[in-house]
Amino acid sequence: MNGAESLVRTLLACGIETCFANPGTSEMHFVAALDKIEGIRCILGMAETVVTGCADGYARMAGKPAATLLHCGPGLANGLANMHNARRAHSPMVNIVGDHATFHRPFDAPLTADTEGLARAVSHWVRTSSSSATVGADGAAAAQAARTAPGRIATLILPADVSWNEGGAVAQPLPFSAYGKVAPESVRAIAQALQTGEPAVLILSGRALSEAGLTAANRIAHACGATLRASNPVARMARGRGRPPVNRVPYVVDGAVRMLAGTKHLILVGAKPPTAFFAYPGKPSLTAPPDAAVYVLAEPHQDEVDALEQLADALGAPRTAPILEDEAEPQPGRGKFTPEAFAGTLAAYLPGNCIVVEDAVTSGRPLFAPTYNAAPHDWLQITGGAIGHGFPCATGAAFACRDRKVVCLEADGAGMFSLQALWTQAREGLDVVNVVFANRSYRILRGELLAVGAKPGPASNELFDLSRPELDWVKLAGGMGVEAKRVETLEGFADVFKAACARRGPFLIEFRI
Ligand SMILES: Cc1ncc(C[n+]2csc(CCOP(=O)(O)OP(=O)(O)O)c2C)c(N)n1
Repeated sequence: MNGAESLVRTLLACGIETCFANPGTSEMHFVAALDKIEGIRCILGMAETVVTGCADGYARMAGKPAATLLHCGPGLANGLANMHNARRAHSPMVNIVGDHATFHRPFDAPLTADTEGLARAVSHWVRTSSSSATVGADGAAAAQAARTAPGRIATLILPADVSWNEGGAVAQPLPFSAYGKVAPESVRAIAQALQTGEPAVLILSGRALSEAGLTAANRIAHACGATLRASNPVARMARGRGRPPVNRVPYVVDGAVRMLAGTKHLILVGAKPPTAFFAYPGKPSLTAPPDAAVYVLAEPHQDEVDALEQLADALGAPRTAPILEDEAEPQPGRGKFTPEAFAGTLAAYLPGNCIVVEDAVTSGRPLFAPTYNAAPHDWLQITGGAIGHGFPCATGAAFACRDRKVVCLEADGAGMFSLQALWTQAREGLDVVNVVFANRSYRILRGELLAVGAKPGPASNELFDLSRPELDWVKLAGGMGVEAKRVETLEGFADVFKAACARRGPFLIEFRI
């Protein structure tokens, strides 16, 4: 058995059954091993940012890593932005990066690069395999690192001769540390703080945003009057009718400061203290009041759901179903696009049990709060601010959950970073309804320019305008095998969206706004 085959067999033994890939010459023996060994599905992404974004979406929904197959330092570099988003989401991922044969490296052939250096920038674990005899064990160590709570990025660099040399040995899966339980004493101390009745806010992230986590948090809020907030961004959140509606801390600094004003006790549940996305002259970096006492109920690698349940019990909260206020029926909007009106339409027609993936910048931000009353769904958001995440993440999520509809909300500027994912959706027949908000502008940057105290001028106009030439999303999607329609009104959107959701397979709606 050669090294590549031992690696593929090891990955399979470690429960990795999916490989998003964009291979090259140095990966040919790995590809040949994929040919030979049944049980691992490989999916081609026609840009590495698609490959890594797919692996992120897959991991968020499957709760386990996919492998990626990337080509040398430059291929890895192309995938870094969505690896960065995945790292921020605590998505487990095992990257296999093919590289030059060990003996070829000193000759500095064109693709020679600092592959390890590039990998380290976004990986928690990096190793270069040194021999076909040990590459199986390296694969098991990579899978172990990726699955270590709360989910990590592991990158294994695979020189071509390590792949092709004989002497490979399949390794057994290694144990990985699951989510640890929090100590009852620290829960008691937080319960005491909450029992003072002083204004308290719980910031929820990770599994605290699962249905079980939100149910426990809802018990806490009703027992002591604490306010619940989701961290911003959220990697995955259970939402929709019957689930506790929890708003995010706003993106805009002033809004976040206003929301958190008066907080005396800030309880972090798998979350960091709320931090502004960017610094702005004269504005704070941390948005909670500086005199608020900060408590960590659970770190991201701890079991947030158990911690919330312990806290709810310590507060004597009854074990009930979530106590919810009456929700208004969603009202479809009419006429031209506004985010508020669109939110009504989306909430009204969102298919039950769907997965929403949001990378829609100024059109997406205002959709979160007004869509709580939609049918139950999971909401996945870009987590690391590296735009171009939506199409690939939706593609990977759809691959992980073949029986669920995925609705991808994508801004036009962001979408252009990784639109090749549409081709993968078409090829795999994935059930994704993509909605592109075509405002033909980097609209957010117009606001950011003013927010940092700079003045608009011809250069900023040139850099933020996408109207020359206009992107034609119906043609772009069509060219990649995805049927598409353009709409200009909310009524038009509702008709096309309902029809797209009623059928299977990928579809794209260009909403001209
Ligand atoms: C990888 C990456 N490159 C560049 C940026 C900087 N950036 C932030 S928002 C933005 C433009 C967003 O425009 P669009 O996606 O069309 O959304 P809109 O603001 O129009 O709603 C850019 C270029 C980024 N966040 N990530």
